[in-house]
Amino acid sequence: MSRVTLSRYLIEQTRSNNTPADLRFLIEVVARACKAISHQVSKGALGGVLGSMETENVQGEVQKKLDVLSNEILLEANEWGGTLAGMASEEMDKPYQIPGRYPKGAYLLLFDPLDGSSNIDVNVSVGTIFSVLRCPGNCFSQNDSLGDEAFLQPGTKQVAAGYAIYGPQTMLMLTLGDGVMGFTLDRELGSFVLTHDNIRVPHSTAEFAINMSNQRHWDEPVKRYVSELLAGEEGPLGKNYNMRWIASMVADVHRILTRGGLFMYPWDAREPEKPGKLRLMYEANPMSFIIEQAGGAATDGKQRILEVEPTSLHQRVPVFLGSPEEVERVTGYHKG
Ligand code: AHM
Ligand code: MG
Repeated sequence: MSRVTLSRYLIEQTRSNNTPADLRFLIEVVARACKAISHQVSKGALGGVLGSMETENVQGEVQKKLDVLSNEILLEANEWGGTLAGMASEEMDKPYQIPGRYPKGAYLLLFDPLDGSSNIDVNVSVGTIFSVLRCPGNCFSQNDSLGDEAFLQPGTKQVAAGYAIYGPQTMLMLTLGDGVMGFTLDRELGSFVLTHDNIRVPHSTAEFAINMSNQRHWDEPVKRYVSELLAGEEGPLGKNYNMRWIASMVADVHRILTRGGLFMYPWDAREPEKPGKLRLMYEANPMSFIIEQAGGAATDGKQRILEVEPTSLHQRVPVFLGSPEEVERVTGYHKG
């Protein structure tokens, strides 16, 4: 039986449901960059790529060498192809401008080049998360530099989103707004091969993911909900729940896509002016698009994450996503 590679899947999408050729090319290039990042990540100590830089990113976080390298790989791979009007990244304060020597295109690419990077040095799964938006109006034909505003679109406007997970296997999970497909990297062929067709998140679950060490800082609805989960069969929910926390959103979301579950990174009182830890534009939005496309749900505790109107490029948002029954329950507790 012939195997369906990512390239073939994308070509079939172009034929059958009008995925534009430039979007197809853009996804191919992102996938190629993810292969290069996977290669670097897998070298570990042998590649001299572990450890930290002496710099901080815009969020005041210490950058790992692989954060910086992954960012450069994505920028270099995507700047020349003529599909993009600009890029934005967790690692850069301002949008990346397409150099004048290259053509511009109709799309905007946003990414977290290496999510969960605190896990790199301990050899635990990390990943790349990406989101694709259209550049509004004809902004790509202007000569002025591209400002933050072009990117500030709600997640419902995404035309594609995905993540690559660098774990025991390297996989690419992709949505073009018509379900979620999973591709596994065949290292001998050098191709992503379709291995998980039309992934569905189970409606109910008995597994949750949250960093329990922050419990004392949560607000009341989250404290109540998690205490009910912990109460198990004897508590109001009447069933026992299991807990997992990898501290790598790609790995936690990947488990939820595979066997269901609930992922939570709520607001907490450690930095009360910041609404949570995760970033809306290149973490929460693409992951919410993928989860919804797989039949799951994603809210900030009050509303669909995909409907949050962004106000800044690096804004943060509380995240509750996964199996709809539990997302709805915890969202209901926020409504009182
Ligand atoms: P990063 O983008 O700086 O790697 O941070 C995001 C990561 C997520 O992958 C993960 O869910 C979360 O941070 C873990 O946070 P914590 O260390 O507070 O548990
Ligand atoms: Mg991240």
